[in-house]
Amino acid sequence: MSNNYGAEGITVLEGLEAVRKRPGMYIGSTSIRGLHHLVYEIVDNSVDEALAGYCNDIQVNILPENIIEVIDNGRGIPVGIHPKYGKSALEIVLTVLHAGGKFENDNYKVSGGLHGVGSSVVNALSEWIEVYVKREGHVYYQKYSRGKPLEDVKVIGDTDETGTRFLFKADDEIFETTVYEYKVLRDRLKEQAYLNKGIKITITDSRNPSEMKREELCYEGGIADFLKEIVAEEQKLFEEAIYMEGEAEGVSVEVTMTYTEKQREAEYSFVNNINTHEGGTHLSGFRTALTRVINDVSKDMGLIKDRDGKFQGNDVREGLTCIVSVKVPQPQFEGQTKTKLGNSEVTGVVSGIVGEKLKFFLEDHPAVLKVIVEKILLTKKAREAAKKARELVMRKSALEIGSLPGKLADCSSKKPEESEIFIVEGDSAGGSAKQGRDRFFQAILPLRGKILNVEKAGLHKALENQEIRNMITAFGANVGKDMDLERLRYHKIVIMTDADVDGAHIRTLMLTFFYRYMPQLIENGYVFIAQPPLYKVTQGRGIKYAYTDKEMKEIAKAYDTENKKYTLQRYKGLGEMNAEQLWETTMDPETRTLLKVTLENAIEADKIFTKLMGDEVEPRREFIEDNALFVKNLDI
Ligand code: 0RA
Repeated sequence: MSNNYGAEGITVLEGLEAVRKRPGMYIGSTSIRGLHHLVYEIVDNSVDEALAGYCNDIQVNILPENIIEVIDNGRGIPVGIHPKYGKSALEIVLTVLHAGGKFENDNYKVSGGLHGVGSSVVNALSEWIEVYVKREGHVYYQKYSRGKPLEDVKVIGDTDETGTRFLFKADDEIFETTVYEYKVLRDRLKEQAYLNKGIKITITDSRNPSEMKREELCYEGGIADFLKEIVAEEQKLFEEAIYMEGEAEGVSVEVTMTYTEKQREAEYSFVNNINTHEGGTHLSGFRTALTRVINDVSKDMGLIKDRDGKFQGNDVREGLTCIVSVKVPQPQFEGQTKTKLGNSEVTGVVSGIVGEKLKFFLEDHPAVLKVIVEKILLTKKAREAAKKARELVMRKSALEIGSLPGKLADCSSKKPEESEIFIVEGDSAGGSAKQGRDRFFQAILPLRGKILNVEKAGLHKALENQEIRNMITAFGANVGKDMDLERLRYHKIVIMTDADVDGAHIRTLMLTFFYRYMPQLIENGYVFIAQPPLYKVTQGRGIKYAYTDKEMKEIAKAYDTENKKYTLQRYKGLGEMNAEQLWETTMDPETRTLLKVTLENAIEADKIFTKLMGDEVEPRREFIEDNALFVKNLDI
């Protein structure tokens, strides 16, 4: 066929056009998250090259104008003419979807970001991209605009080095923002450096000359170093973390674990460097082995008697912090967000390796085993107590008419999607909110004073607290392991507290409670923070509200210029507003601003909560003064 090449060219273009038409399908979204994803796609390729053993140095530079540069010292992307396409392999890699390494040895690609589509997607979504390849004695170069090559691959110089360098500028026709956040990129690269021990990743940010940033990320201890960062020294039940590794059936396994005095378990799992938020077969394999080995070894060593019964998985995992990282040649990802490993053969591989190594370790370290077993026995007791308390709450609420707390002013709508509940600090503000609300879709639950600090108390204690029980019954979806989102009665849970330090404290206590025992609420984006105004400026009959000091100054300045007299009132609490004002400024969907609470990064949030709710006072005070740390702005 004479026009074979042309036809092929059209297919290729169609491929990248599809990416530009529906970017979300390839990088998740066109928000700042998707923007950062571009960088991950490119860096993942370099990390793969490092995993294959050909690269140990990766540099990621955020340049002025938000241009990204990624340099590695790997073999360089192949440049030879590809027999099937009649074009340079380099051009194919950059223009054909999924062209990753299909044409080379097929075990090349171990990882591949969440969407695993690589540099062609970045090319499609960049205003321009330049690629430099050093290989076979030469420097090769090609430039593209919005996915289309501007010219053929050409030689622009000689070199005796090898490697790949990308320079690209994200397309502002596609992305909501093209401004990168240093910390987000740094954290993700740090994770990659931890997961691939010995690889050096350097990140720099030279966008602002007065604030240049540079960090070298390299961890000889790999995930063991990662664990050290996650778990604070003083929380550990024993000194040395447990570390295990092994390989079978082409699957390599690395696990590290320790126990803390906490009640939660924190399990982090990765497959081919991808965070498997939803777990999967590797995590099941680990859990099975952990429960079995602890039961077996404790019994063999006489630490538990037959009459104690067997420890359950839940009991064994309380206080556990672990990282399970596996490398699987052909991973199958499942689940809602495609972050759950499905390969069934991995369960046996992981449980085999962990089973053997953990048994050896515990037999060699009887003192560690003893500490773990004591912890588990305590957990078991607490679990039994919590179960009783939970049953009591549920029985009680079943008895209460309609199961709803007396203080709740419910909305008339029964559709959770359109219903909102405001948790309001104090009975008097609660009263204004009840009068001011739109009763069709807005429910009000006043809370009296401070709720309990649950970080210190634990679930069964928390459930003795009336305010907490009111929240649980009002939400209708139960709590902890029994939580069922299907039964949630409101899809907006709005925390409304005073704009002062006490208010911030109450808000933090509430968020801690949600985070610990109803994390699904935050994960699903159901939790919000109301933004009441800080000032009222009255001029004649007119009233203006200011939500920040800056706004207040602007309003005041405008009146001063016009030589108008006005009075300024600083709101000390929600109670100072009448029902109408509260509606107008804080509750009316047409005019209000709500902040949505997100869990951007579970590790980060975990650290903040521990810091906040632990015994140290200073970090807590800092947080309260600057409590927007994990709260992302969202206008509704
Ligand atoms: C395909 C095959 C080979 C290397 C690469 C791709 C490669 C891709 C990227 C992307 C960023 N850095 C990279 N480094 C290498 C193997 C080529 C050979 O056998 O020499």
